[in-house]
Amino acid sequence: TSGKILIKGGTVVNAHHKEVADVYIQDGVIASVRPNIIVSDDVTILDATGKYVMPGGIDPHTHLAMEFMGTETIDDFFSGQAAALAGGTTMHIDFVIPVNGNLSAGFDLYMNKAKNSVMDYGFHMAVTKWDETVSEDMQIMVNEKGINSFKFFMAYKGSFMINDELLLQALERCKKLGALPMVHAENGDAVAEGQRKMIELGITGPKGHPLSRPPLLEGEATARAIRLARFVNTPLYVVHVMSIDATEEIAKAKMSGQKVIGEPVVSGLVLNDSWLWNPEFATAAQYVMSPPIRKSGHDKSLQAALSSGILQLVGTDHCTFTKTQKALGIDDFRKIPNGVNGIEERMHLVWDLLVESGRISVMDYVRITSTECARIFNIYPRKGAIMEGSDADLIILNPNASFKISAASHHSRCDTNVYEGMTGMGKVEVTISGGRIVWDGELKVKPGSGKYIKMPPFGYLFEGIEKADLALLSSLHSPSRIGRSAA
Ligand code: DUC
Ligand code: ZN
Ligand code: ZN
Ligand code: ZN
Repeated sequence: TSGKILIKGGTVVNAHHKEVADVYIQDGVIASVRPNIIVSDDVTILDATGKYVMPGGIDPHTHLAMEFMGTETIDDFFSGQAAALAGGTTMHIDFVIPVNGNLSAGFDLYMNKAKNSVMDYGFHMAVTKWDETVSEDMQIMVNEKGINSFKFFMAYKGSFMINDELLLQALERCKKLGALPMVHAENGDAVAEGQRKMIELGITGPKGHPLSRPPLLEGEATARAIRLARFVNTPLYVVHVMSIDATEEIAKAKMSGQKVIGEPVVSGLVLNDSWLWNPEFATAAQYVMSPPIRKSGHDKSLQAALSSGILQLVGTDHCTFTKTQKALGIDDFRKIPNGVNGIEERMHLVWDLLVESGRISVMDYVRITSTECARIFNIYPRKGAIMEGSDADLIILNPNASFKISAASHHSRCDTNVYEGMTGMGKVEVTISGGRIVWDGELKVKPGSGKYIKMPPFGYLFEGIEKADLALLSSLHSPSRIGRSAA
């Protein structure tokens, strides 16, 4: 084929607008969006009548080829990205894990892991220990390597966790560099104590996992991170928001004018913890992730918060381990590798849950699955939009076709799927990545076709922030919850 594609007659959806139009793609970018485009006969034509043409999904939170808890995720960049494309996601942002705390070595390692990518990708940098070298390396990451976000762990005591003193320094450093700090918000000291209690009580199976780290520990850490970010006067991104407790803290912060971004993940939106009580180890262990999947009720609140804008984009924390790998924790839930599926299922499950049910518009769907992520990480409108000049990463979704999820048919290498048997309406029939049809019911991926997307440091979040600091600090004396604006 010529590499030129015309998508005819679909409803083209952006976060701000939708209209029936044709989309013409050439040389990997969107060349034109308007009704009745006439083309020559070397152009591949796709009929999208009655269907939605939308920006490909961007998953802000994945772990591919990650060494973790004594093993490595079964999905690497090839299988994870193939799964993503089959599910309508055309870009993901993965977390670089430093090598012995070294950021540059971690970056090089992950660039190598990703070198045969079949779709575009970017990186956040996890910071797994904190010292002067790390602080200096952060500048290289931001100025030279295309990383504009750093993740800090308030949990995983004894390995990744950093205390408040170090977290404060890290927040200051991010602010100075124009980078966005992200937190895994659970109180790691209390989690360690909760785990000790479970083992002491003889609870060594998977149910010990949620019992040892209840929602209030997530709420506490979320509140603490938000207040420290307020004190430093920097924006904050809270990854994998799993509970009402954490969501309430984010809502409160937003009401006082603070820039806090909350990211729920698909597992938290659609699952509850009942599986973790299953007496069969292999069944329950599949559902072990951190923070844990919560009791029924938290899922509904997270859905409501996402629908109403309190939480503003959706990720997966895709981090898959096989039954055999999960069995590393057969005698001790603390050793079950943490993580669940999601990269392939996110677009379908969110569509069925929120759009098919009539709770959000198709434009809001595009916003929470794609555009918002592109904006937050400063790559909009190259990504997250169907506009002239944007990358040709898009999907055709048929609202009248159904999907069904099963480990027997998914494209991940994992031998289980936490969404096993789930069905719904809305099917991604075509995925286009970099101007190529990569999914039309069959995968047509090309190793090496995926590009590393550099994410530039922020301007808009940080403009005028120096001047604002003094005003903010004096306003923090105010007894009033309202009117804390730093302006
Ligand atoms: N939680 C998980 O479940 N997996 C990867 C890391 C994390 O924080
Ligand atoms: Zn428009
Ligand atoms: Zn995490
Ligand atoms: Zn994660």
